[in-house]
Amino acid sequence: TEGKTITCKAAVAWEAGKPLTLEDVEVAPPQAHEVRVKVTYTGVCHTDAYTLSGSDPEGIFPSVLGHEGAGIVESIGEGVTSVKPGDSVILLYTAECKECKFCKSGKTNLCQKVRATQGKGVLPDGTTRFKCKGKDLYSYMGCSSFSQYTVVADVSLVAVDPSAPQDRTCLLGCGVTTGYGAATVTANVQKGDNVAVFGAGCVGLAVVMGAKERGAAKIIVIDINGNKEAWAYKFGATDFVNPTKLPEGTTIVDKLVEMTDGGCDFTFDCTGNVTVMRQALEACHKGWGESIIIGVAAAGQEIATRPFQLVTGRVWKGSAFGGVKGRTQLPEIVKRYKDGSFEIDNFITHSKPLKDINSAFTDLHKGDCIRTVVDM
Ligand code: NAD
Ligand code: AHE
Ligand code: ZN
Ligand code: ZN
Repeated sequence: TEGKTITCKAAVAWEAGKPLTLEDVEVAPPQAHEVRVKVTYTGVCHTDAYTLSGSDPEGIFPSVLGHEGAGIVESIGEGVTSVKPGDSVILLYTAECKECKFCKSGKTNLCQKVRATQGKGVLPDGTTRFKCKGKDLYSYMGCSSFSQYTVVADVSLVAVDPSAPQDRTCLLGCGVTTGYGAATVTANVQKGDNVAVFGAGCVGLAVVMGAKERGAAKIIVIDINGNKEAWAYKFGATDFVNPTKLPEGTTIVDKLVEMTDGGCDFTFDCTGNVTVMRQALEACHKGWGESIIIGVAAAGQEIATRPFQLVTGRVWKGSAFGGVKGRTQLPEIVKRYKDGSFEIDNFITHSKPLKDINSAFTDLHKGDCIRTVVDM
């Protein structure tokens, strides 16, 4: 197959708000500094649903969505030295080139090498490798994992231990790493800290896992879906609050401030709801509490609070991919998964074949689903 166009199945997003359709797509060979990957498994993240819904200002159609993928390198383009055919890889929507100002700063994981073209749905040379019915399909978040084969920039993937199962490692491409990193890297939660996590999806539960590992005192999970309570405890929450069940006149902020003797050391938004983001900030302890925004809000949405909240020491922060540098740090996390000191399995509640991928989007809204893994 090397050097030739591959025809394979992909779930194509033709337009916003419509279900994906299974199509035969043509995937061109990788050009210089590109890698063609046989995608074996992909998770379905809330962000895929957000982009498909039409709420993403960077959403562009027709495209191949998916950004939580694992697979095997099929072939490499000229100049690729970091991976070789046969390598087991995880796709990275947060690239890591190790050379740009951002990568070298030591202050952020937000590599900018391919970010501008990635946001426009193309590879760094400005073109796409996908074609279907004579039309070009845009790529998504530099990954496009909802295709049996995909082409990505060589800075947008990492080779990991080939003995680690790809139906598990795919979740390190987004949800699990994002939440775990937000707690352990971005917030850097310490022993004894009180933590509140809004939204008990894959991301929120991975925050809980990170906070537990650090020895947090209280880990309070807040979700409007009561079915998430059992999940929260399973991952290490000490308390669960359903804000729709609070007594008349008690706000979620009042409740959290009361439970933590003045407010939380760290709070996390894992919902993407801007009202929740405000509550998360205001539930922080005066003088030092930090609130980390992870959730992605729809186009046009903005956050608000009284500046006095910040004047009095609360800090508003954000986190992308948990502050984790994919190429540098994921191999170690995969090792920890292998030796049993890092959880992934419990996040996977549903598995299905590619032809059933649309049902993964409806499952996302149910209380019994944390992550669906699609077998490509
Ligand atoms: P998910 O849909 O699996 O989970 C979201 C949870 O939030 C659900 O349990 C839902 O019941 C709960 N929720 C919704 N509204 C709520 C409210 N008003 N109050 C309390 N709980 C509420 O989603 P996910 O895949 O875990 O992703 C979570 C968010 O993080 C999404 O916005 C997603 O786009 C974003 N995300 C961001 C990054 C990043 O790097 N910053 C990475 C992955 C996902
Ligand atoms: N395209 C959106 C923003 C989407 C967004 O915030 N994406 C997160 C990752 S979500 C993964 O599930 C992120 O990492 N952002 C940093 C970046 O560089 O994209 C918009 O509003 O335009
Ligand atoms: Zn994601
Ligand atoms: Zn870089």
